[in-house]
Amino acid sequence: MATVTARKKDTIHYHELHSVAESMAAEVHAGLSRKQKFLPAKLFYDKKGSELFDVITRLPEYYPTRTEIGLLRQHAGEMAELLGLHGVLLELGSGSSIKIRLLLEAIRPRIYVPMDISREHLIDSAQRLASDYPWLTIHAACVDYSQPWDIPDFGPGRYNAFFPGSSIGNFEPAAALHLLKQVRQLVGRSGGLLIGVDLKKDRGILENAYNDTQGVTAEFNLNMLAHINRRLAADFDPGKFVHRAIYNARLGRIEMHLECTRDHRVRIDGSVYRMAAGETIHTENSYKYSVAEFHALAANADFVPVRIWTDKAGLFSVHYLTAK
Ligand code: AVI
Repeated sequence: MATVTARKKDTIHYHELHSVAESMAAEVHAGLSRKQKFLPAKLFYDKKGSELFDVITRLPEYYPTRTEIGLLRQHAGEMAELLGLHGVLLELGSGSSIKIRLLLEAIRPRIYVPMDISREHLIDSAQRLASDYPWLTIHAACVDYSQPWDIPDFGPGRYNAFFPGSSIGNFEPAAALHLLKQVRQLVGRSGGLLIGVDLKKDRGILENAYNDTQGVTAEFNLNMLAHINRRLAADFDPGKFVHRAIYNARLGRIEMHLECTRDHRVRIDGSVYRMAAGETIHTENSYKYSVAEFHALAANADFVPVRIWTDKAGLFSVHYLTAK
């Protein structure tokens, strides 16, 4: 654990949680060697990608963030009662830590643990929070959920996890189950999970949310290539790719791809990959769940539903679950 202090009031504790050093090169080579080329969605989130994602959350077409924030605002009192006072609060995929601000005053956690893969963004957001909430003890944790990880012991008390934004939807169903099981272990028998889950709905609404007219989602998708160029000896030309997002109704997921517009080659760390015009690199899945489907998944992870909040249009759901 390290202590990170810019000014005294910004002091936070910092942890690196995954035990195995991630090999970005190995993941990129493995993904591009598949028949359907693939790059993991976690590679969106360099500093620029995290900033672009923040812009996405404010786009008119991207309904999940504002709908979830509406639910958190409207039901914060009831949610706080369920979570309880003075416990340990873990936030998975905390990003800019904006949503947690709606609950912090009401639940006054003893320790708040924001967890995210984007290190710099995590530290910046945690320091901003530390300066706005001087009474709050913050342990920021950088974690890659695709690697083995564990949290330090934060002492006795009730543990709750907060997993907003439907980020659970970016995990393949088996990985989502694995993650929920891990969360269930972390919060123990007396804990709970407050989680935002995007609901299945009309294809048009879904596809518009991932094909915004300002092109921010396209920039977010293409930024992954620039991120790889910066981190590895790679020469992707983002100008030779276009953004595609479609709803795959059979699998209940939005699929994001980068479609190659002309035949060319890309060099990465001495390996060469041929890209054919029209071929795509699959960069993200965003699974959508019905309430019943999500409850079934949660039950397999040993969680029981306690309460669910949805908006009038049935776009988005927030669930509070406790141990079975
Ligand atoms: C972070 N995650 C929940 C977003 C989603 O909707 O799946 C990521 C995103 N991709 C494109 N737009 C937003």
